[in-house]
Amino acid sequence: MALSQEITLPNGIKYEQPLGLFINNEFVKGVDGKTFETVNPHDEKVITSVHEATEKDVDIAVKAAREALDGPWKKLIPTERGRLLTKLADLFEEHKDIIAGIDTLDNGKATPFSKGDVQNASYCLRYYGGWCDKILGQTIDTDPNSLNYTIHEPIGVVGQIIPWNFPMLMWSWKIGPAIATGNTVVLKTAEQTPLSALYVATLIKKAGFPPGVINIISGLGRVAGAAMSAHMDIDKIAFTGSTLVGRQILQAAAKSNLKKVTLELGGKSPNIVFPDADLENAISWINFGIYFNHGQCCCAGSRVLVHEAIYEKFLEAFKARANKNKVGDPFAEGTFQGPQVSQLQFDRIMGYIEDGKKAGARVITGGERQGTTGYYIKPTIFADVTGEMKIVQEEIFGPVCTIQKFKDEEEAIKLANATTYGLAAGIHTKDLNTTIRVANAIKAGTVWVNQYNNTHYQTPFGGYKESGIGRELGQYALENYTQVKAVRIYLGNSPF
Ligand code: TXE
Repeated sequence: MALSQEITLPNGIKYEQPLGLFINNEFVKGVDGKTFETVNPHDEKVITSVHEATEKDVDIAVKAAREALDGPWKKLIPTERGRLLTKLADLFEEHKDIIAGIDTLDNGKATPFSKGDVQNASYCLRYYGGWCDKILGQTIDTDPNSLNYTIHEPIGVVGQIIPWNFPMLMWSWKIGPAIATGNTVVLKTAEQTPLSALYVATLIKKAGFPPGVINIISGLGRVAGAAMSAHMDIDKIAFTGSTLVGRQILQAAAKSNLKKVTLELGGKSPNIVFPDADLENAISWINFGIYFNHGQCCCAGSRVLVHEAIYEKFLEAFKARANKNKVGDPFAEGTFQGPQVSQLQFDRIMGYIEDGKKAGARVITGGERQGTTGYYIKPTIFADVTGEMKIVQEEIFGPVCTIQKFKDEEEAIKLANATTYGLAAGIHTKDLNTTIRVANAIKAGTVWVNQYNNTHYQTPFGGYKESGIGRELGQYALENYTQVKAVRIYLGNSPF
């Protein structure tokens, strides 16, 4: 199979799509000659096939990353690393329409949101470009005879495994801090959405990164992903995906070289509406909180908790708002919600919807697929749910939310925390004291107030409880990509 192919996007943009594995700044075929298909979720047709990395290719990519780490990358001064990241950010912006078009084709997200992802990915790279020459250690005064200082060194060769829900955003959240702190990278994309990262690989070379610093491979989780997690020469794995796979990665790390692991996993996040909230505003954010990206957000506000005094009024207004979301062709003007990413995800979500109905939850709107082709599901609201229902307990990762009633602040907090997850939460109220009390009491890595699903590359993101380990974004992410060396110098004569 060829290493590239001309593709014409439904919006008329024509471009050359790379299909190989990007190792040492070149596109190559996999050693075993394997390929896999990627499907357009809008029409269920195969877009193309890409070369697949197996264990041997992971070895080759890791070797390239190791040689780059010990060679040219180490010699580059931090400010030059910053220049490369900034240049890459510029190239993202220059190529925004193509990159966004690829994600709309491969992932199914509507054009404005694909463009938003690319813009935010660019900002994220630019932001971390600024950090490169500001990685500081400390001097520590222990006694008059000592000089102690710390150096924050790169961890080394970093393996990064990303999901399909935000192919470009997850790419930038991983690459930005890893490169800023001087690591080299082998990044595996999700098998559902390999195309945009391969296109972006051409920009890595164009930006001027030395060969081997950023290697991008397409591959299956159970093959290439598993090989990375168990690899003896990968020093760290940064993973975003399911809790199930997160556990497997931790186990593989424990069984191999005890590589450092950071995990950004699932969620079942509460979005709480107090009776004094500006209802129209709250509903707009709650709608965005669950239906943005077709519900395929780890931090989706999938459990809406509403005060009993406004419950029925809320249901009516939220139903009207959800029904206004335009669901359809992601390339069409005005589309808000495109198809789910794959047949597998579609089936999983429909399974949860059936389960909710059988368990006795009331369907307020949706509850069925839209059309007969493409993985489209109508925005769905379930009311009259109870805490033990599967649709309340488990991450659905689709356009489905549940509504629960609460009588007072204490009960809202109890319900909000009644999950094994702890990624995010939302609070809608005008009362400052309620905001602070509830934000303090909620066990989640992000609490949004009078907004939802509004991540920012400058603020940390990550999970409490089973939602993960470590933080991405902001200054906090830098800690996850560096190790601290303490140097202690003795200034006097030996007392022994
Ligand atoms: O995830 P997987 P899937 C959740 C969400 C979704 C469910 C399943 O609930 O419904 O997970 O989605 C790679 N070793 N999230 O099946 O399998 C895989 O190739 C190493 C939440 O897509 O976890 C891909 O690159 N890697 C989430 C990545 O892991 C492995 C985003 C994610 O795939 C592997 C996605 C293995 N054994 C799903 N198996 C979030 N936190 O945003 C798979 N992978």
